[in-house]
Amino acid sequence: MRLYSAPYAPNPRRVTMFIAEKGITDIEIVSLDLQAGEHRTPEFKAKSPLSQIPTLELDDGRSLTESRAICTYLEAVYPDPPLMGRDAFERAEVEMWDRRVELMITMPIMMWMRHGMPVMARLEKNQNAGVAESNQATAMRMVKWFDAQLADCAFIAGDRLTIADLTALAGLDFAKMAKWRPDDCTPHLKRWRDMMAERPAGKVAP
Ligand SMILES: N[C@@H](CCC(=O)N[C@@H](CS)C(=O)NCC(=O)O)C(=O)O
Repeated sequence: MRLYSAPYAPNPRRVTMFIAEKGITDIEIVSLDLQAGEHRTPEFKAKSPLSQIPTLELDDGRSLTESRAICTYLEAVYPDPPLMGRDAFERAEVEMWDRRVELMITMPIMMWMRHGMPVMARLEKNQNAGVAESNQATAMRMVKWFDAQLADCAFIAGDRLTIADLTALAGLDFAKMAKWRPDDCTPHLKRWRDMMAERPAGKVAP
């Protein structure tokens, strides 16, 4: 299998961190240059109709896009260690936390960066400072909410690492572009971030 990725892109990193935590070694990682438009060629569009990464290409030629869907596929093919829950309740609970993280932190941070950082102008043609500002405010408000959640548990969805932690890490690390990172104002999140840095996921290049 082959995963199309790119440096500093949070959605592919969600998947490469998932691969790292699973200890999967037989997926080839192909890095595209988004600034040069390598994801917009007709050849790549045939694999990823929206010209987006990550894209997973299977050995039989079929492709999957959407980071969450790719992780679901990898969870089925490489079940150990489970990163999406071990039974019906856990699977739903992990999905609940993962959706909260994605919708309330990771997406707002991505919109903040895409609309607020000059370097992103080539990908976000209609940059809008107001969109950046309101998404920054949402992300910062939710970061405090997640900080409080982490006061009583080691990981976002409880006592073990799940995809929700990887989704959060991908989003939060992307905010480094705006020089933001968890600090003493969010001590539980900072503790979680320091702990994640020591894990296989934390060692995956941004
Ligand atoms: N919902 C998709 C989002 C994918 C996405 O937005 N990927 C970005 C990189 S992080 C991309 O391909 N951007 C290309 C562009 O904006 O032209 C997922 O979760 O995979």
